[in-house]
Amino acid sequence: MKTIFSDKHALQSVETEFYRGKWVEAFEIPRRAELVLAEVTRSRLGPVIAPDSFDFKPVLAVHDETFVRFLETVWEAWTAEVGLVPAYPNIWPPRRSRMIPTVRPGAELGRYAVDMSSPILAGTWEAARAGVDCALTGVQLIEAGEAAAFALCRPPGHHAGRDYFGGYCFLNNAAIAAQQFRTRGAERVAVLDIDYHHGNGTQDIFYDRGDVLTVSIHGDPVQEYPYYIGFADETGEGAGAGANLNLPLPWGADFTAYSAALDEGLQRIRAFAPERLVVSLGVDTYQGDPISHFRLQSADYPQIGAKIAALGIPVLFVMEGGYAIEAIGVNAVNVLKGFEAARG
Ligand code: Q9C
Ligand code: ZN
Repeated sequence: MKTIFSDKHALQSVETEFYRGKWVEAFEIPRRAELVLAEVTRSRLGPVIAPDSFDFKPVLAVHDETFVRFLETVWEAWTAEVGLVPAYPNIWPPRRSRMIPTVRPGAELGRYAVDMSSPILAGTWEAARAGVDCALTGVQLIEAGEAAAFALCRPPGHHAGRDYFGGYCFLNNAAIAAQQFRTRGAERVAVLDIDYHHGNGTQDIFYDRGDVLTVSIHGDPVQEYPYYIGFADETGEGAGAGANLNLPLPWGADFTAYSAALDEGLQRIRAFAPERLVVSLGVDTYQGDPISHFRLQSADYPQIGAKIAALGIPVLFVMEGGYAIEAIGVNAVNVLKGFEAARG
């Protein structure tokens, strides 16, 4: 399968992040994407191509326009007021606040950010847009007849909602791709999120829609980021009632538990009979992940790919998390190789 990759991902780069009360070496770093790319090449997965450029329309089909304009412009406003330092929020609106626009970039950061993990830098907008272009190029390849494609997106996207960013995510690459499949004519689309963290942004974006099924397997939010969403009783609302499935697993879950959840998720996807599938491909489920608590081994990942392949529908894989630098390439490519081996 083809991999879509843009060098511009490296424009989102920080040395440190605030974690457990300290500034520590950042987990979400450019090297992650470079190592996945190196393994794609080493393992001869297939050609690596640069993305095409797309206009704002597919982004605005998923995200609020005011939020998108904020992402595009806040760096300039922030540096004009504060100087050339990363833009971090240090205030958040309390419940029942007045959501009135302000003239201060710091206040706008707090309005749209859900945590401190995703600073806005000079190149954040360009990096995030390039990630979206990778995902949309993947959609285009599949609409041109490819059975599968790998959008090697960075920064990741699944924690970004209609009008918020966080969890290292700015624009929701997977949700934008899923919506683009709808725009291009698919009647039903499914998103399967296998990142360790709940795909809260994706769930939220499609929560009241019956045309996009969202399924996420993740660390139980009682224990794990994003904490306040991702529980099993969130099943969708309105037209989307029954079109969201959360499969939370406790810390320590191994492949036996994981694969049972995956089978259940895939069964639901089969019953929904989508024409296209987007996989939010995080490999922070790995036993050696520094911020996560599942116990998958590198040898488990091909089986995930094989199970997804058995659906027999076109699949766009979109890179999300995975922070065990020594294994991220092998683990991500193992899913894709397992998929290809099973598809034949
Ligand atoms: N207790 C993705 O994998 N902070 N995002 C974690 C852990 C943010 C992860 C703190 C984690 C976001 C795409
Ligand atoms: Zn994750």
